[in-house]
Amino acid sequence: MTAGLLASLGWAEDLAAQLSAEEVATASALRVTAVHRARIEALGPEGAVDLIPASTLSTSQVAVGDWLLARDGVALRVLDRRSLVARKAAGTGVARQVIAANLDTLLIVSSCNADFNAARMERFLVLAASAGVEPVVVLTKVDTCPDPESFRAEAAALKRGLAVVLLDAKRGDVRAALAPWCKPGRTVALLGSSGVGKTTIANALTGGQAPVQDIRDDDAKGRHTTTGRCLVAMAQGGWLIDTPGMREVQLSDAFDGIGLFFDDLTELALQCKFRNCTHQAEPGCALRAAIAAGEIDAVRLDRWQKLLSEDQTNSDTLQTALTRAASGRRGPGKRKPGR
Ligand SMILES: Nc1nc2c(ncn2[C@@H]2O[C@H](COP(=O)(O)OP(=O)(O)O)[C@@H](O)[C@H]2O)c(=O)[nH]1
Ligand SMILES: [Mg+2]
Repeated sequence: MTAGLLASLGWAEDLAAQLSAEEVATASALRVTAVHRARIEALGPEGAVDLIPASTLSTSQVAVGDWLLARDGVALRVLDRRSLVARKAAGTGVARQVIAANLDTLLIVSSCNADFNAARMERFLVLAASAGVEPVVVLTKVDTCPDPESFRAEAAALKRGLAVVLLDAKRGDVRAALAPWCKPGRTVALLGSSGVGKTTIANALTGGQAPVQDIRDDDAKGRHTTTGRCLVAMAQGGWLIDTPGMREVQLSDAFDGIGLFFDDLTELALQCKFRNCTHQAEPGCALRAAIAAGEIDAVRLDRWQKLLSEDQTNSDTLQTALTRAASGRRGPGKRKPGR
């Protein structure tokens, strides 16, 4: 095994520790670059390989960015992930769909104009928290904006310590601006609405290797490439996960991520007089008291509650479907704590 090549793909101790002695001797570790219905493309020290999943492994359980073990062209198992972006699958609502694995950084892109929306940005930040990925806010089109610093301030106010980068994605030095996150061994993905400059940034980072046009996320036409997601090498080292599924992702099973992102509100809510306080007009509401004292923003409280309720609805739909699918085999699904 060429340690240097594996390391450049992001291989590290925590992954190596998951292999048994037998696996070390007989199998190879590979990074998934694309997932098809019955076939997986991966990259290892010997270059690109095509794999068939073992009978115990379904390609629906494999995400771009995953590390897996393979032997003789057969993908045996997926190694535990450091991070995972997943969403409620479109259509049936029965399954959670894995989108991207082992990301280090989510580059959340908006532009310094009307696209910028604090609530949407917050949703992406919660998604990053749920996935276990470090978020970086990238604000493009500074060249068209009279006061880009006001956008920086608004983004930075969303979370203490949040990294915010201002950028002219078209003419600026994109690689230098994003160098702290886009480097050997690191994996990043771009997230943001259409037209904000994701493809422009991807092209700058990869030297034009990223697919430029948006690819349909379903396989209605029966094509072999089912997802359009792929892992692309960045010019300065490191990897970009390019996926149309990342343009917008509905929150589902994001209760923990919401709690992490809004940790101050979550903690305050524990001090409310009533455990089921809705923070509207109840006596002894710690959040209302904090708003009255000017310690927290009422608008933020509102957005927090909206995200919680959206997540609850999506997670309940998913859980109901799973429970129905498993009825007879299992008891009722687990309820989330809180609201
Ligand atoms: N002036 C300016 N135009 C930009 C910037 N970033 C992207 N664009 C333009 O905005 C349009 C949409 O960019 P694109 O990368 O396709 O956005 P995507 O939909 O997020 O992938 C294109 O015409 C880009 O050339 C920027 O920082 N400044
Ligand atoms: Mg694009």
